[in-house]
Parts: sequence; structure tokens; C-alpha cells
Amino acid sequence: MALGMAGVTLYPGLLSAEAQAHLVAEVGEIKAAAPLFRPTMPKTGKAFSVQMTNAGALGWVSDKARGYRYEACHPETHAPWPDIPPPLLHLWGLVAAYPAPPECCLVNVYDAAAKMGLHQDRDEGAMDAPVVSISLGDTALFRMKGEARGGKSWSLRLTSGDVIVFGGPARLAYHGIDRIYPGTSTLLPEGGRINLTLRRVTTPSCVD
Ligand code: MD3
Ligand code: FE
Repeated sequence: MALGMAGVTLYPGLLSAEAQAHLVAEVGEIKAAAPLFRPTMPKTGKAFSVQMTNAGALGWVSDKARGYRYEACHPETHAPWPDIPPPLLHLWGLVAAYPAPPECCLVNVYDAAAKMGLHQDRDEGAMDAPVVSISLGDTALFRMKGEARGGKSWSLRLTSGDVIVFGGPARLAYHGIDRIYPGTSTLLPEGGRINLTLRRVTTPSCVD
């Protein structure tokens, strides 16, 4: 599908209402095992407006002292992250075209005021693997820019049930969430938006 940039594939509304509700329940279980935390920026310690948690062998975390990184355990409970729910492993198999499973499911939770500034995802060792993003709940205004940082950006509204895959030349593109549109979905009783990103973090040592 043509979408403004090579390496980006949008599957609009790929997830049925039932599949979305099932994923919300799975996120509830992840949150019960690994409570939401609010990362802070490297060096400045400024808090993210987005809350996060993870599933998988490695979870993405950030704090003032040690910055962006992947860790095997929760930053506050120090427990290992829960497993990635099987339906998400299945979805990765459908859309990622990568010969190894994801190691991280990062859960981003947005309230009506939350946003995420333009950034690159470059904390992963396996940059040949795509990132698979799943949107649940309120619509978000997503913005993306070429790898060059300058140049023009383009925007896209991501709605509940959309799946978008970023690979190849798009893998190092700058991207962010400019705003949430409150009240645009009834999926989450408390409103807001959940984004799930599936990521390969380490280079696979063997391929089956
Ligand atoms: C393009 N999350 O967690 S998902 C992130 O909606 C992140 O929560 C946003 O950016 C969110 O890092 C955007 C879309 C996305 C995710 C990863 C990418 C786009 C990407 C990695 C490379 C290029
Ligand atoms: Fe990102």
C-alpha cells in the first residue's frame, strides 16, 4: 500500500472489535503483572506524558541516570516482564516478514493530554527487524519524517484496530504522536489510547 514512505505498511482496521477487546484484556493482565511506570528523559529527568509497561524477555525503560535501554526486569518491582500474549506473536508472524519472534511488546498508555515528541527508535540491536505498531482506543495524530531529520513530515490518523509496520528505509525515520482525539472510541472505558509495539531487540543467533 502506498503511504508516503517506503518501508511503511498500514493495515487499516486489521483487528476486529472482538480482537481489540481481547487485546485490551491481555493488556490488563500485563499491567497486573507489570504495573504502568512513567519513564523519565535521560540527563534532564523530565517525565514522559505517556505511561508504559512491557511484555517479553526485554522491556524498554528510561530514566535520568541511565537513559533509554532494554532491561529484563521492571524498573520498580524488579520482576521479569510477563510473556508476550500469543495473539500478538501470531500477528507478528502475519505481518513482520522476519525469521524470529519479537522479544519486546512495549505498551504505551496515553491519556487525553499525552503526546510523544519526534524521535528515532535506535535502542535495538536488530535494526533489520521491523517494528509492528497496534493502536487501541482513541484516535491519534501520528507524524513521521525522513531519516534525515530535516525535510518534510507527513501525518496520519491512527484509529483503533489499525496495525502499521515500519521496516527497511522507514526503520530509522523520526516519528511521534502530536495529539490524541478524546472521545473517538468506546473501546477503553476510561478513554485514552493504548499503543502496542512489537520489537526484535537482539540479533537472532539461529533461525529455524
Ligand atoms: C517508525 N510509539 O513507542 S507507534 C514508540 O503510538 C513510539 O505510541 C508511538 O513511537 C505510539 O517508540 C508511535 C508507531 C511507530 C513505532 C515505532 C517506529 C513508528 C515507528 C519505529 C521506527 C519507525
Ligand atoms: Fe518510536
